[in-house]
Amino acid sequence: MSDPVQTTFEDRADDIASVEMLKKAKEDCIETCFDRYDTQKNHCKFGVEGTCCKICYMGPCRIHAKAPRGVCGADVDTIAARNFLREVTGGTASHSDHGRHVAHLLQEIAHGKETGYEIKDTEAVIEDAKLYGIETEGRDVKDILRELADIFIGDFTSQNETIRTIDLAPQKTRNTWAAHGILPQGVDKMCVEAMHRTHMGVDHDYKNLLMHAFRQSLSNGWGGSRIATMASDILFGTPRALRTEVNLGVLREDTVNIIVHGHEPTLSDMIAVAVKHQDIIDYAKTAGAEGVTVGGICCTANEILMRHGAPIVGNFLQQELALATGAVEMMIVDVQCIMPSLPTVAEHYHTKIVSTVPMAKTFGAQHFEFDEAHALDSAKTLVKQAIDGFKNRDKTAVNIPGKKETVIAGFSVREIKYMLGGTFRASFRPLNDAIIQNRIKGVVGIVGCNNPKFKTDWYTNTLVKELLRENVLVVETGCCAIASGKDGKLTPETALEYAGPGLREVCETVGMPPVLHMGSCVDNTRILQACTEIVKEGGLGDSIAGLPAVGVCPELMSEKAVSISCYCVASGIDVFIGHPFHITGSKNVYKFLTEDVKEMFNASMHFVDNPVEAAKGIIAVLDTKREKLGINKKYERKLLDQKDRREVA
Ligand code: SF4
Ligand code: MSK
Repeated sequence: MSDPVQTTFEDRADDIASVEMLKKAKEDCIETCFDRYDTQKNHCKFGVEGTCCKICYMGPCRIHAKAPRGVCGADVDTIAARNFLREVTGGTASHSDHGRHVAHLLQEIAHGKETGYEIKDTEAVIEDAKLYGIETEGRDVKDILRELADIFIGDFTSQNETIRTIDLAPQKTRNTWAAHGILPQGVDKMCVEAMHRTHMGVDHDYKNLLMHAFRQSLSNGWGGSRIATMASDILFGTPRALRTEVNLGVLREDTVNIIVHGHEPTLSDMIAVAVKHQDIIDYAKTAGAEGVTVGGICCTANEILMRHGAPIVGNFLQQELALATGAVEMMIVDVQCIMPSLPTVAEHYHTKIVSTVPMAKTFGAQHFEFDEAHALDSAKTLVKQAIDGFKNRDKTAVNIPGKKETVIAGFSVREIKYMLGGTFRASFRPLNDAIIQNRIKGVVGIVGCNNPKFKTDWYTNTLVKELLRENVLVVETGCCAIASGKDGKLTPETALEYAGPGLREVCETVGMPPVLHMGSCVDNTRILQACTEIVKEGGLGDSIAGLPAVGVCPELMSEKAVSISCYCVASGIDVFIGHPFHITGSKNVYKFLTEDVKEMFNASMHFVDNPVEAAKGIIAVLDTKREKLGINKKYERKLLDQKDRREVA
């Protein structure tokens, strides 16, 4: 596939605020990723197709008709599969290392170490402990937490035992993994083994390599990432529905503006707490500001949105554009999805870029060693530095686009259960019934990143409209959730205008939006958890693979998305991806991932670059799964009487 041609600012992004800032960036002589994409596009064919190998120093080797094997004799299938497995490893390692960090903090708290953090959700400790068979009756929460945190850490380090968190999946789904030999051991071992297998001269069987990709991805989706979500909910609170705003217009001219960006919520959560303290508000006022606005970019944004209702400034491709407003005093970055160009962009203004994680420094950024043991003090120190920078803001360089939208977010699985069944009958029963009755055709998770190869957010926004019309309940995470927020699709009022009659009836009755924001990209595991709840609730088969559920990754960017796609497919969820992985040079690898895996998992990968075509393919998958369940009858719309409404609610 050749790279798409984008000629105008309007071709670059689906939202007006980004278009406006792209124009300002140009005027301010700022180079953005869109400019760099233009200089990089028409990418190397061997890289795109996964047919270049530089694993050893006899190479690099490039495979083509006249050179079908590398120096060592590796063919295109081995090379493409090895490259693919290394991408999955990058994704698994990143998401899981994030999980390890939060789990480790939990372990320290449980063992009585002074950390500056407290457990916010003790109910979640008990709920999660029960999932692992930990005795909870009459025990002190810290004791229970100690046992739980040790299990979490054990899932990173286990050598010969299957990870414990895998037991949270339905039995039949686990049986499938056992039958195909892909029950994973500890995350660390799975990643190390992947690097070993892909070293020169080790695993040369493309199928064997790809099966390890699935196995390792399970240690992420049903291990490291799942643990990240559980541990974060315990530590920072399980999200509840809340209302906030999204897009560049959340920045304010009259306040100090701080942007938190990245993925790990440990510092950003504390920043969100610190700015509410009176001493900080007073300090900001002395500096001539009305207060401090903390907004987020990428998944740190989603983390503090879900728990504090903090506004979202934008998604991945807006990180440079946010600085171009000229109104940002400080951008505090942690890990993942942070462009190394940020300090260069910031140089045009008074903005400080501050890195906070020792393993993630950026040349040109100020590094601030965040002291977790005195987290609030650390957060306040940084916030005060940002306030001190307010006086340096050049008002003539400021241009904040007026565009922002209201969003309702905070849909953890617990919250969805409450929405569906109320406090006393919290359950997925109403959703299962709505699916069985064909009021709702199925559930589609739209997740993942932005990529300047696409018009930003366009795929997501087009697809959401297509799916809502077909009565599909949409759940979202990561930058796609932010895209829908910017497009006004995260409020019941606007999204329901697009919903088909069945979906609309259900959402109106239970008071739920038809597009649910479930969190950051690590929180894709909430979607797996929701699928597990649906299976447990009954009436829709006994494995995730039987459910009318599909995953979509519209603008594939990160290696994390590759790992996520693998664990979804292995879990039995078909995944539609906006453009192919770097595997197209090998017909066998491509066929294995898009066709052969279906026999094992009842799901596969689909690469579709057009969202309208993707919607058609998704509906076909949902219909096939409904057919197999024997529930693919046409839904006859009838007006609900009181009795029907009680049944739905
Ligand atoms: Fe070339 Fe084989 Fe070395 Fe890869 S491992 S660079 S194909 S010689
Ligand atoms: S931030 S991984 S661009 S979703 Fe999670 Fe967005 Fe993708 Fe980063």
